[in-house]
Amino acid sequence: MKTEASKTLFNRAQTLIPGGVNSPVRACKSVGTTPLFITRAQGCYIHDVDGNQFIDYVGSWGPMILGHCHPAIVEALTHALSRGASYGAPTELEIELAQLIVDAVTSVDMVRMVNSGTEAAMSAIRLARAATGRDIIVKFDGCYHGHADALLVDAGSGVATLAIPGSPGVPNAAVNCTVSVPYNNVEVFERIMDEKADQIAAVIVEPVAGNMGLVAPKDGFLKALRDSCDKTGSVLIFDEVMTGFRVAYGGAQTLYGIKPDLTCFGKIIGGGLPVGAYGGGKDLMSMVAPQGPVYQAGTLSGNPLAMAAGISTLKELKKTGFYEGLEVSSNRLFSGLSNAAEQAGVPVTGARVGSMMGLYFTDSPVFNYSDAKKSDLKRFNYYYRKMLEQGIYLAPSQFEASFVSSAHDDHAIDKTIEAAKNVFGSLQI
Ligand code: HOZ
Repeated sequence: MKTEASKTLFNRAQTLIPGGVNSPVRACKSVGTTPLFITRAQGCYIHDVDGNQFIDYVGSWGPMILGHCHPAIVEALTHALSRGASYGAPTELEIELAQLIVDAVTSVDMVRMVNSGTEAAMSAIRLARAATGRDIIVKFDGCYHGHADALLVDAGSGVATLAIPGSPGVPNAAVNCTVSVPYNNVEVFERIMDEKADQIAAVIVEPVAGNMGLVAPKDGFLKALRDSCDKTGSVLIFDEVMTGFRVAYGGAQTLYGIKPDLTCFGKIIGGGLPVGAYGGGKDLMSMVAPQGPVYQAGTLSGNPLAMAAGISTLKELKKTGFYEGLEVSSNRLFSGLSNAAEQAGVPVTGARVGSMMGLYFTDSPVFNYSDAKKSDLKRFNYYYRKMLEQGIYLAPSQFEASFVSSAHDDHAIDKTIEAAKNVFGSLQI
């Protein structure tokens, strides 16, 4: 596989951009390679500067559920751009996208657009703290809610301690009100909720964890969070930046039947353009400025291009049979990969929720971040590199999810399964 042109660009990028990239995971450091520089994408395929073509399972980390350059999105964006890129003033497009989200997600009566998942999560946290007059936030190890200081934490030693800064530059003061506990561990979670009950402003969770690979909630886990928050008067925040409109049109909360108090959105609602949003009941959302006192702002929030791309995307997702079709193709891929590993005698533990999935190289179950970190990362890195050589573009980290789009046809899925058979067959058992 030729990579000279990408390497040349990467060398130049590193003189101008920290790490040569504008977001760390795409630097491919964890898999021991260097990034490919992409020139264009169409359907389920992306193309790099060296002329290589890949079947894309990153999908811009989730937004591209329709595949790349879907005609309806291209048309909507072209039309919007012809009328101007940004006004910094309200538009009917914002009302239309807000209505689509409110109609889709029963727990959401009002929604505020922002520009990233990070902004959505940090704003939801601020709103929860304002609404409760409390400070402590409970999150879960391995769940990622963007890089706001209060949420950029590593789990402390032990199973339920005050978090420690997850990066230099994050002061202890920013995280001394954040507690991180193991995902899927109801006992530890309920203990911390009981211990700090009237101090806990919010519990924030990825209802399906997609930032530690793919870890599904155990039966009863999400309900335990709901019940505890009802008991303590804490705000339950579902971070559906990744799962919103991905695992179901109404998101994971619809799939699992649990209603959070606030929901964070992103990715798919922008159709590939920078967007985030947070929403919930009028009691909470009416506290957000300028209607209420909780300040949050953004120059490009509600940007007409992002709104147009989001509206056209959600209109496609609303069409009858969309998720049913995605379920068939996602199941075919996941079953094919799992069977390929089994036939090759390669221990793999996988999880799939709708069209997002993940594989760990271990024969043990993976219920949380600690389990995920025990999987064989060397084998993952080998799998990643060998799949790339065969034209399959996966996320360059064990701790990311893979995404199937409606553009992934039988040919692409069959090619992917064939490539996996070759790789599993070549793994030294
Ligand atoms: N937030 C992305 C993972 N869920 C990472 C994107 C990147 O660093 O390139």
